[in-house]
Amino acid sequence: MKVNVGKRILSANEEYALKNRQFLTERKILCLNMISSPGSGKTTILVRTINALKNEITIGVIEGDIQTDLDAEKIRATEAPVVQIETKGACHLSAAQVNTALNRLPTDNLDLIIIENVGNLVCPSAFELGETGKIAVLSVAEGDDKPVKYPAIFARSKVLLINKTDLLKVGAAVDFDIERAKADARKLNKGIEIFATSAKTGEGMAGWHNWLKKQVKNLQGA
Ligand SMILES: Nc1nc2c(ncn2[C@@H]2O[C@H](COP(=O)(O)OP(=O)(O)O)[C@@H](O)[C@H]2O)c(=O)[nH]1
Ligand SMILES: [Mg+2]
Repeated sequence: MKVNVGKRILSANEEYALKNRQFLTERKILCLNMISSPGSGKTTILVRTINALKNEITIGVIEGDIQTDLDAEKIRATEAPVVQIETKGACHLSAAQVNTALNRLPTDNLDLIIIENVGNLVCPSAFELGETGKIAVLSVAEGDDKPVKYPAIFARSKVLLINKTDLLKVGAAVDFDIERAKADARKLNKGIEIFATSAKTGEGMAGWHNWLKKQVKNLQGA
């Protein structure tokens, strides 16, 4: 016989996610979980964003990779604090790993923490880390059908960055219908904010930066 005690038992990941959320809320730190396929431009976007906003908001980074600290090296060059997590084979970051990383960041001085999750569009979207919101990145080289093929991440994200738009200008190098991708993402998620960017040239990045500044301001009540 099943007895319903009206209480759901949290998974270990959910427990850590809850702890992380409390930790971040107490300190009024905005925390974004960036998810995409490998190579869509997450690290490049981060480097450009940190450099552009250096004098306005303090940003810390948690880097998740299966192996190496190559991305952390690139972030370190901006002088932003960064912690690298190597998942040693796991296809996503866990909330426990993020908990450890949070304790290693100088959180007293941060307005924003961006987590670069392990590159793939599937597993990371299923694991809450305690973040304020998810950011999906889709580069135009991956095809405009990805929102319909991998709906979970697009349905759960606050923002979609359509990156590498500079490639659309190189003759007919890539076919990608930006309007189709936007419409499909909005069908899954009415409120999603979408910015078309090139982290290489900087085109379109200002809209994303302004969105970030506004979120930090709202959270800190300034
Ligand atoms: N053309 C172009 N290349 C880009 C852009 N953003 C990133 N890249 C390149 O794409 C490759 C993968 O970028 P990276 O930031 O490492 O992607 P990640 O794996 O998502 O972190 C690198 O060679 C970048 O220089 C962009 O907007 N346009
Ligand atoms: Mg990267």
